[in-house]
Amino acid sequence: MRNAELAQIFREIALYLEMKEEPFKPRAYDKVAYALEALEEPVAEIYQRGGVKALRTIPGVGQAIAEKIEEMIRTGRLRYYEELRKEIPVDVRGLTAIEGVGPKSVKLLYEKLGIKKVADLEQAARAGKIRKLAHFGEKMEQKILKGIGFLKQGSGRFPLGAVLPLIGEIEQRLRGLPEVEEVVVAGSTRRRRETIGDADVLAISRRPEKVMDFFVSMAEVTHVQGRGKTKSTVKLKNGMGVDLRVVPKESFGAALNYFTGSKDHNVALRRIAQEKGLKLNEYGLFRGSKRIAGKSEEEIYKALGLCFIPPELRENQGEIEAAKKGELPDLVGYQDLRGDLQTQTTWTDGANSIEEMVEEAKRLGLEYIAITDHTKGLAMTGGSDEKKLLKQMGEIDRINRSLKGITVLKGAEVNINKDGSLDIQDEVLARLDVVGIAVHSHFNLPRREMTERIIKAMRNPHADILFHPTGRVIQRREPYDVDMDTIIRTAKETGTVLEIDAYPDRLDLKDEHIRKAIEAGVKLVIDSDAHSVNHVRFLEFGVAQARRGWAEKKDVINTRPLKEFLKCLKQA
Ligand code: DGT
Ligand code: CA
Ligand code: CA
Ligand code: ZN
Repeated sequence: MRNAELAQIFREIALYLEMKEEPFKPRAYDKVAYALEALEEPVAEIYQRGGVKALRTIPGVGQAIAEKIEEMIRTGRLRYYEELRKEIPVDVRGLTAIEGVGPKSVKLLYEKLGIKKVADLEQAARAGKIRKLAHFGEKMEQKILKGIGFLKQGSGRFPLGAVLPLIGEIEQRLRGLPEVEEVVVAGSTRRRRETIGDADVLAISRRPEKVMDFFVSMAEVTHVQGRGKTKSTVKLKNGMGVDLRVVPKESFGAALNYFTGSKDHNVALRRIAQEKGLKLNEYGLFRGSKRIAGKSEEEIYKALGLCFIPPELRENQGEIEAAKKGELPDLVGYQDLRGDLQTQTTWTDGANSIEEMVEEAKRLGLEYIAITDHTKGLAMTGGSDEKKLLKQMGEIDRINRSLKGITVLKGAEVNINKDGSLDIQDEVLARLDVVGIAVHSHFNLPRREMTERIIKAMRNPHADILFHPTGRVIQRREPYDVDMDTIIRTAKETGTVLEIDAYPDRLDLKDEHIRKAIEAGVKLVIDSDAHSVNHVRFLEFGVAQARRGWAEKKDVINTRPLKEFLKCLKQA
């Protein structure tokens, strides 16, 4: 059983326990799910190495949960989970994926209307049955239908962060075959789009049949949709499709360029080739029947009179014109970050202690990390009030005294109240190194009210960074209705930094807003929004997003050494 599958089951258990209104336990299971999900080593290997005892070294895993993991690894099932499902036999994961539908609603909907799955709920909502239920009403019924529609739109695509580990594993396996000379994952994966439709793998090999044999018989494959001599298409257990193409060495660059896309970028490149009397396709760049380039992408771009265009920019959004003039941005690099400004710990809803988070940040080469636990307005996370924050500051002072090579900054993820005020007093905010502000409630305010609310918060002289500025959750919650042009203008005017939240299902700001912010001269940070040590490495997805938004190193202030970074914040 893969880590992600185990995590799913624990997450589902948490939902069931929430339905049953059990205190504390749901959070415990949720935290374990978080921890398992991003663990690099397969849990089964940890277990093989050291049994239940080794499992207990995973953050949040105690004896009872370790034994459950053991049962799943050994038998492939979990009785406790099966009993919960028998009691309330509903698709809790599918139903709670709909915005506005929580576990308690699921229970009510099951008890009152026998709703077991999303299709049942859609039918009931269309028939006007939901509005008649106590606590629901017509507005809720509309919201549910809207939420279902939103989910349907997104279905079939996969958040990059959720599938990249698996794609990377497949890539590694193929690379390990003696018949394979080279492997690259192309398509939207290489362009680091926030979600991907399918994965497109290219390989060089003299014995393509062997490579195909291996590929179609991988353990994750549930269905072989096509198998040819040099191309195969499979579906994996998680529903994602993977294409594998074996291509000749002499045209590898041309194939890589073609299958990296985007389609619009390809079309524009082909037009440039035509203007020069050349022909570009996945086999190469040709003058008549003579191939003049194709072994590498670099030589193709060069022959077309362009600078090399990084894959993240290949969306036909002006990159070709910029490459022609030699004016491509010098993109922020994957190794450029020195700090992380949004992390949560066991002080609120994180799975790890401050020390553990700091250790992981240091392991990843960071020089500073801000601890930004939630504040009191977010009661369900045990958010800090002023007193708790002051206590945490003392703790951070203590930790800093014994640390070398990394500095812990005192921070908070402060709630923006409905009226734009903050839920922590200014005197206390003044004592923090980094104040993040964020919307976590009243998501449905009208556009003007929402925009004014956020602007007011940004005008607070202590508010350094606006966290996850649009509040979207990919495939789950649409951004709140807010005028981003006004937010960007206010950021410039007030010196408030905008965050690129790297958490894979947030990626908030998105690329087009990043680009606008940069054009307006707004400063950016890239944060992991880590809720466990395993999330700190999500920073990579934030860098990818920044690159897609044409960000240079100078635009991202946490590429700077600590002192310089702090100078970029408000000096109140
Ligand atoms: P996805 O899978 O929806 O996330 O997006 P992509 O970009 O990976 O698209 P996919 O898998 O359909 O095709 C991979 C690449 O192959 C695509 O980025 C560009 C190239 N390609 C596919 N179909 C066409 C086409 O009809 N014309 C051109 N010029 N290129 C194509
Ligand atoms: Ca694709
Ligand atoms: Ca494809
Ligand atoms: Zn937040």
